[in-house]
Parts: sequence; C-alpha cells; structure tokens
Amino acid sequence: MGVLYLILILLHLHLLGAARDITFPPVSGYAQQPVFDQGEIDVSTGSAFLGLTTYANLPYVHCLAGKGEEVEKYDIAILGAPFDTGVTARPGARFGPRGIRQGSQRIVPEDAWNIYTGDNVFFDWAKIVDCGDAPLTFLDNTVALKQLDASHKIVSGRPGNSSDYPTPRIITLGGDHTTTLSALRSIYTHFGEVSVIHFDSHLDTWDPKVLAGGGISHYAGVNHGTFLHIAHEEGLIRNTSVHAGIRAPMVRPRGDLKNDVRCGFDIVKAREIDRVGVNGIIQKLKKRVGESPVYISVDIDVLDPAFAPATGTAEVGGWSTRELLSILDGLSGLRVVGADVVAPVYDNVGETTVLAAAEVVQSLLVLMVETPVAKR
Ligand SMILES: [Mn+2]
Repeated sequence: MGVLYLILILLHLHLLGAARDITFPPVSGYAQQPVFDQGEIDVSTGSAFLGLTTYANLPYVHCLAGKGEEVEKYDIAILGAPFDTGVTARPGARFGPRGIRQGSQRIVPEDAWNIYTGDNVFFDWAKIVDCGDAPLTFLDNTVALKQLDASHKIVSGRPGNSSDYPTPRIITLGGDHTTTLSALRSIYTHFGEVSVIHFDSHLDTWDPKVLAGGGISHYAGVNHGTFLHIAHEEGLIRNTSVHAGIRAPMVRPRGDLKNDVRCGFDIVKAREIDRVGVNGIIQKLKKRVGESPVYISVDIDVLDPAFAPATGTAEVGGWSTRELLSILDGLSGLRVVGADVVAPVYDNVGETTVLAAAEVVQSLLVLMVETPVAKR
C-alpha cells in the first residue's frame, strides 16, 4: 500500500513539474485564419475583428520560447511590457500593450497601403511579428525589470529572418516609461551607444536623488522619471540625444536643466512648433542625432490631453496627433535601432489614446523598414 501511495505522489509531482511549461494559446493572425466552407457561404474572408488580438493583426510568434524550441524567424518584433509600478502619478500602463493592440485592430496588413507614400510597410523586406508580452511581476520592480532585461535579450538575440540584417529590432509597447531602460540595455549589446529621440512632455532625466522625495531607497530611484538619467550613468546613450515636445514644469529651476545637459540631452519645447513648424522640428531633431544609431521613445503624453487623455501624467499644451505623425515620418533616413510607445489604457469610449498610439507604432515601423541597420 505504502509503495502505491509513493508512486501516486511521485506521479503527481511529475505532473506538477510538467505543468510549469507555459503554453501560449494559438493566435489567429490575419494570415493564419482558418478557411471554412459551408456550402455556398464563403466564410474564409478575413476580418480584422476575429481571432485573438495582436498588433495590426500580425502573426503571433512565441519569441520567448524556452531553450531548444524552434521559433519562427523575424526581423522586427512587437513586444509588450505590461509594467506600471514605476510611476509617480496615475498607474494603469500595465494595460497599455493590450490597449495599443486593441487600438490597432483596423490596421490590416493587406489593406495598409500608405496614402502619403504608396508603400505598405507590412509587405516590404522585413518580417514583422507580434511576440506578445514579456512576463513581468507587478509585485517587485527589481525582479520585473530583470525579467524585461532578459526578455529583450532573448527576443533581440534570435537570428533575423533576413540574412543581411542578423539582429532583429524591437518595438516595445509600454508599460510605464521605466521599461525603456531594458530596451536601451539590450540595444547597447548589439549596436553600442545610441542617440535617444525622446518624445515626451517631461524630461525623464531626473536625478534619482531628487525626484519624488529623492533617494528614499535605491529601489525607489529606478522609476519612470529617472530612467534616462540611469541610462546615461550606465553609458548606454550618447550626448547627442534630444527631447521633443517638452512642456512640464521642472522640479528645480536650474538643477534640472543642468542635469539634463549632463545626461546628454538637448530640448525641443512643445511651443517651438508654433515658431518653426513641423519641418523646423524635424530638421532640429535630425541635426542633433546625425549619423548615429537612434532609439526613438514616444511617451504618448507628448500629445495634448485632447488627443491622448489616457495617460498617467497629462500635461496640457502638447502636439496634435497629426503633428506628431508628420514629425515621425519626417525622421525618414535615421538609423533607428529600437523604439517604444508608452501608453496606458484608461481610455475614453472613442479609444482616442490607443488609436493614436497604434498609428505611432506604424510610423515607427516605417522608419525601421525604410532604413535597415546592420550590426555596428
Ligand atoms: Mn515619460
């Protein structure tokens, strides 16, 4: 009898062990819709609204699969970072990745021919896929950011689909802005130091010893307002970086600006657009970063709250969605090695914020596809 129990217990333990393998559900991307024929009624016609939700109805690839598992190759990966415990105001950005995907549902690759350029970013040389989300704990920021570091390393470490450009590039869907730090760390290992073009209403270079009471703990110092300071400290970014759309008040009148310059940044303020126009902004950004590899980070709060109300730290007096899209498209030719959009999802019923975020992602994809980047 005792032996039987022992066997049962061992069997149980074995099953528990096996259950630890995470199996993700199949996602029916637009290209993978099953074809059903029911008599005369053809139900094989694609719909943007059936199947599980991926960015722009792209195929899902389990990019974070375990060692030894075969993974479909890709050139550009969409990766969600559902993390919002590094914020100083409204949380909720953990729902950002699914919000942006929701906002992208009317983008169907086959029907995504750009009216301005005549091109279709989804039918070019690059294979673009949605890798789903990095698994991030919401109970310990240090652990969560290590999980995100590891996820970036795995997703960017796989061989590219195109043999000419062996390193896949990633567009991260945030998540609060702390998540950009993991992307910059990963990119450094592939491309070296980058210039950051940081679209935001806030500087985000705050000294961890200053922001939100300052230096409560080392842990508290890593947050959505300090990640660029930390990226500078870690030697990840060049001193040819630039903010765009800044208008939020400063914590210290001179200290913040001095610190910002020390972190490698120049500033394009929101209202400059009234003086120099969209083209003036584009020229200033391009001149600043020159030929260097570029990381583009878009905090959706760069937009005016009229265009993006669902954000954690809204600041009035920002750019319109059209202005931002025109500026992004104008950055054509830059060597974009990575990008992100950070946006939470407490949106209005018209989905104003997530529609804008989804379109921003598409403009970022265009920049990446237009200018492939080989390893440094
Ligand atoms: Mn920000």
